[in-house]
Amino acid sequence: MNLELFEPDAIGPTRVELGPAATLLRGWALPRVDALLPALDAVLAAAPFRHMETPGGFRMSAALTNCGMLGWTSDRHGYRYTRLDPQTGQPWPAMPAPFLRLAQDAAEAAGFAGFRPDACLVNRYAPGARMSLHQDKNERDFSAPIVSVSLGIAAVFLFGGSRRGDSARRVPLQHGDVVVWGGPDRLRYHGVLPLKDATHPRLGAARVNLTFRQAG
Ligand code: MD3
Ligand code: FE
Repeated sequence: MNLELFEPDAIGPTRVELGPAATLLRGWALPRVDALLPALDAVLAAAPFRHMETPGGFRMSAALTNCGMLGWTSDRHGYRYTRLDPQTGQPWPAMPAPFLRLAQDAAEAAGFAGFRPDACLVNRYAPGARMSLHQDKNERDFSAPIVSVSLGIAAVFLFGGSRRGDSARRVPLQHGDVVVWGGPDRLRYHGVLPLKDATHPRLGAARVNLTFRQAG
């Protein structure tokens, strides 16, 4: 018998419970990357990445775009979901079928059957970009989970508690990893540490994160 087959690799197990209702599914999206990347390119052709401004007047270091009925936007007036891309005046591009299937299947695999996302926020991090600790609370209904898909170069995700000052767990996220957050974990503080310099064979010097939400 080849004992190496049973040796955990440097990364660790496939399924990790990060909280009572937060599950990391390592590599879960890998078999679907070939379908996701052309769909992503089609979204970007209609709604290119752009850097938004925070209500405090800072430029976000991650660039973003959206697909689906609703898109998350930020400007000097605040954060909100809109039906139209403020840059083009057009509706956000429709959610591609492979995006929707991935989000629904991953939610179900983590115990959230019936997830119907109407918004997909696409974040792009170049080396050095980060996202400071925050809560996601612009959605109408916190009972639906959030599904996050990491593509490209690795990042360290910060998973905090229900208060900003609570200590945060550091979770390395790699190409193909999927995380599903719901229930009591839905409003936990979270962020992304500044990305290290790296290059990914498929995405170059970038991390792209798809975040699916039921926003409306
Ligand atoms: C944990 N994006 O866009 S997605 C965001 O990697 C955002 O781009 C990060 O946080 C990124 O708002 C993380 C994962 C995520 C999304 C929502 C959460 C994690 C969450 C809500 C509660 C707890
Ligand atoms: Fe967030």
